[in-house]
Amino acid sequence: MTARLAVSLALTAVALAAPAGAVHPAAQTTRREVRLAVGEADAVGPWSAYIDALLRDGRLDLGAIADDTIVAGRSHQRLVQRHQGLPVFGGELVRQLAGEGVVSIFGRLYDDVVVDVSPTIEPGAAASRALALWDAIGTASADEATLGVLPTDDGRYVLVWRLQVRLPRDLRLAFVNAHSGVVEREGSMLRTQLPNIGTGGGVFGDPRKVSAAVSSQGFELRDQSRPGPMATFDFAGSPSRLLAFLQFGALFDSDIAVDGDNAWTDGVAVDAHAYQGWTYDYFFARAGRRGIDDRNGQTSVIVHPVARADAGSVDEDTRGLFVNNALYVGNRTLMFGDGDGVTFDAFAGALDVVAHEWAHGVTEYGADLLYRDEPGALNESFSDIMGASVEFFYQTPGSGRQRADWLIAEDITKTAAGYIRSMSDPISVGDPDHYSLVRFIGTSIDNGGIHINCGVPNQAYYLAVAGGTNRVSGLRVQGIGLANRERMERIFYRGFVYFLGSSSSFHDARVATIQAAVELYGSASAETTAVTDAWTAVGVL
Ligand SMILES: [Ca+2]
Ligand SMILES: [Ca+2]
Ligand SMILES: [Zn+2]
Repeated sequence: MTARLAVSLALTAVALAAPAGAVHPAAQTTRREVRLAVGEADAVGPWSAYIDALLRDGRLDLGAIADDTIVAGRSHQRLVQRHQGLPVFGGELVRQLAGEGVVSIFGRLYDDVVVDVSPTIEPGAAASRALALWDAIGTASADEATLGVLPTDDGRYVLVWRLQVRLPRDLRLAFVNAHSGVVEREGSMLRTQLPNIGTGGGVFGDPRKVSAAVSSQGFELRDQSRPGPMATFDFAGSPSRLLAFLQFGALFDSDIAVDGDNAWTDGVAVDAHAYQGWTYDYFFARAGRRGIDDRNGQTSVIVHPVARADAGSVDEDTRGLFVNNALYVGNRTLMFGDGDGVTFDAFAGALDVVAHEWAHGVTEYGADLLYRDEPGALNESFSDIMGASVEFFYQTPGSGRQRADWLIAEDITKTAAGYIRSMSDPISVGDPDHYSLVRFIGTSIDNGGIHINCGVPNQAYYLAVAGGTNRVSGLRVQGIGLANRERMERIFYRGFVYFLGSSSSFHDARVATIQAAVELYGSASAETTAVTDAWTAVGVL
């Protein structure tokens, strides 16, 4: 066990159920959530014993274990909550270990689950109920349905079938009540650069070094120069290829981008391919991470899902998702729209955009932050933070194309603002720069404002690095300075990748990043002060 950590910090257990010997009444009218964010040595001990007891009696199950690639000798266990053997969706803890000792515990448990675990609706019927939401235009496989317990937004526990619905232009995740057939929750599995609002050389002809492989057709965009293989697939705007991919997850070697003489003329494919390699290298250099999954699994990038020439004739949803957008579609697969040429250029032409989508993959293999409300805004913010960080890693700070900055997607945005989000000044495009201004939480608008409310953690990150005064609170933050940004990148990476869980809140992100700062640089460090003051300045306490 290492030295005491973070004694003076606000590392507290929320909803303080007594950890030792906690026995709860069989039924309660209000759900009890135990939210844990403990990094202080005194608090860890009793909670750790409690968690060990839950592991022994099967209420917690050992999930993924990640070896720490930043601090030697540490590991991070994800513990999944179970109720009578079934997963409790959203119930999970992350326990940081130093050898045998527990350093920190983050996450959420549901303490009073009461639910009848015998389904009265079969998975096939559940799939039909989910498909009915979309007039049965998609497919849903009953074989892939998982039975589990869903804590609902209105405080109930319900037995649900969790299943994927494949639509012609989307992938949805649905939770169908296994007793009533009601769809209790559903949402898109696609992670995007922008909300899908239906509007809207390399790409700019600059030289790029391309890692290609020899193929029967000449050369193909298959990168074999890094430990983690990467390939770039060209759908050439073919609706049938996009449909086959969305309906069946099919990617064929015959779709890998090819060029007869290795003098590549498709700037979109070239940028997508080059920038994913740069992003791989960034994450390895900064955090020792080996690819999106940290196991060097193959990354696949898809370009030209819809041809720009078709931007005017496809329906609004298709244009908003597959032309004027960039996506992370799961399974280490990224997709970049061509842009309609009017509101956006090709999305693969912006390094921060490519890194943003890549970082959604990093999140999927770690915290897997729910893509709605506060966890969704954190998911978006982590991608923006990493997108900006990759720019600063490779480019000279400044304004204009291929310069590092605090804007998002500025190299390919052709609308008035010239960027889609700003970390230094979120309100300049209408995004909140203070917690008091978050909006659309709990609504269907942009999944609860995820591409909007990310302005708050984005501003916190910016203040922690660059320093400055928050517009709303008037609080000044002494940033650590751009020259030291590597330290804040590692703090946010550590906090978001290792400590957060699927339902983490802004408050949890504050505690997690402070914990990371203390571990890496000490409780009295300028970094810990900066990250603490930055969250306070944006109103996240
Ligand atoms: Ca830039
Ligand atoms: Ca940028
Ligand atoms: Zn995104």
